[in-house]
Amino acid sequence: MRTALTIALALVMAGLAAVPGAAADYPAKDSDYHSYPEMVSHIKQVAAKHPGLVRVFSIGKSHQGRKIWAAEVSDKVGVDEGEPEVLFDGLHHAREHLSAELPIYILDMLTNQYGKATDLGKRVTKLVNQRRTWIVFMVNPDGLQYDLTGNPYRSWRKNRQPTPGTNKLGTDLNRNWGYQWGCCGGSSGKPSAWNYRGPKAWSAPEVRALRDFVKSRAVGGSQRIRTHITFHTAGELVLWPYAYTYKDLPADMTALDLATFRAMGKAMARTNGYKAKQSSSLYPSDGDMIDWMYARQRIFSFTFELYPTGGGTPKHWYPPDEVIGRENRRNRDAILYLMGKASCPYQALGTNSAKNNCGPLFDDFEIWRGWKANPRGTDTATDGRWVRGDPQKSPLQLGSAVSGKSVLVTGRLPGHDVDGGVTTIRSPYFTVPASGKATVRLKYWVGMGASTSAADGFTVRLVDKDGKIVKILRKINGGKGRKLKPAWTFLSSAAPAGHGGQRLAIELKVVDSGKENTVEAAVDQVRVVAS
Ligand code: 0X9
Ligand code: ZN
Ligand code: CA
Repeated sequence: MRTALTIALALVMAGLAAVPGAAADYPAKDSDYHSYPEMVSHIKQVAAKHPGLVRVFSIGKSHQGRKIWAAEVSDKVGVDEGEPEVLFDGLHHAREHLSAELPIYILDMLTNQYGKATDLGKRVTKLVNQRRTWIVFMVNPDGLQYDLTGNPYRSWRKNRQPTPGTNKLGTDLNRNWGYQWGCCGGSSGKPSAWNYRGPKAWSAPEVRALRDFVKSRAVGGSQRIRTHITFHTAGELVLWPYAYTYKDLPADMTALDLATFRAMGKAMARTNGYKAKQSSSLYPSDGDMIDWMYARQRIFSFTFELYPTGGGTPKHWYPPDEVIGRENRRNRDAILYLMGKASCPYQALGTNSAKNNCGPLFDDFEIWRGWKANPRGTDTATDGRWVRGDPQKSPLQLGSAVSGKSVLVTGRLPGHDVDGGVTTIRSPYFTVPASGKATVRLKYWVGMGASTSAADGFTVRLVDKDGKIVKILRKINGGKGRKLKPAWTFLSSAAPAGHGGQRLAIELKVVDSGKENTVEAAVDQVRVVAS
């Protein structure tokens, strides 16, 4: 009796264990597609074959505990050489099978072409040597494996995470990102909906894993990843932000960046025959990955909707495996273009833009890029210290920005001018080109009331790695009843000779020595360019 029971129990348990353990697979007719376990074994093989070029690792786990696999491709793999970085990801949506093949293709193409003497081989070799490429293969492995349990498939889109307080399951991973989450009717709050946004932003572990990986690439306030494609199907589209609004140029995008998105999008679409347009013009959505990537990280982030045109039915999600190779190769030049532009996306606008925007330092102050307040620990101001943000207008403060909506300003709100002493802030250190020829360009304004003293004022200076002042680029003093109405003013000043290859930084200083004086200043669009 006892033995029989034990045996029966063992059989039952073996049977139960076999269900979650058994890996669902593609049917024979689609066997060239990769299931999750096939993808894992493939990328591990590639890494084993190219140990100097490829490292595979997991960025975190899915809801059901599958590892979300990623690869780094670079010469000197695993070493941070400070190179520009690129990110590709696929399969936010389970049923979009081709979107999981593109990331695998990128890994294969880069490793197969590396070191070859053909034109393509040379192009790839140069990019692999000069970039650090990150590939996240399947953002939604649980969803895919579930989709494969259908006959043949289940048209499943979301992840497999239960929604607390309901008997529903699954969050749309491309509605769960935390920028403008649920803002605008571009997602559903209904747990059963195909585009359910989740109970809160970042509720899906898959989305958090990808977010945390991207954030981990911001080194010292500077995001190393500059360009990105997230692969979806279908529609044959190249889409740029934003998805949450129809506005081409909302306040959270700069005119320069919009022009760059358009130029890059159109250039890529010329190579693959897709249509390039703003994401929302397909239909608006909120909590979309590329909106967060651009708004919060200022990454030039694109959604590719792959083959075929149109969308929304099994025919669009499940093209036969015969098309995989052709549709992968169709996107090769767009991928290489995007990798090329990671050194400075503004190159996409031509040589003038590259000259003006692609130097050793660029800051439009739309996100925090690592300036250091009170770098010498000697600041004494009790109010109106330097902050980054959207300034509010007051009699001696402009409410405008040169780019986007934010600037670096002494006190963002009215009634908060500099008081009680000194406030300083220092840019990240940059390397002067070997030629020694570099020019600092920025826009600034200064506002001063009539009662300032000669000790009050605004200074822009270059400092070396020890904090020693290398050059005063501008100095504006108060005193003698001098009033200054704020107005955006252009400053362009060359670094003094003899600093080629050295690390320098820009320091801004504002002094208000007496409490009753009003002194305000702001800067925007700071650039150091080779001259
Ligand atoms: O709805 C999505 O997340 C994407 N389309 S899909 O058919 N692959 O699901 C579109 C992503 C871009 N966002 C918008 N067009 N709003
Ligand atoms: Zn999709
Ligand atoms: Ca700005």
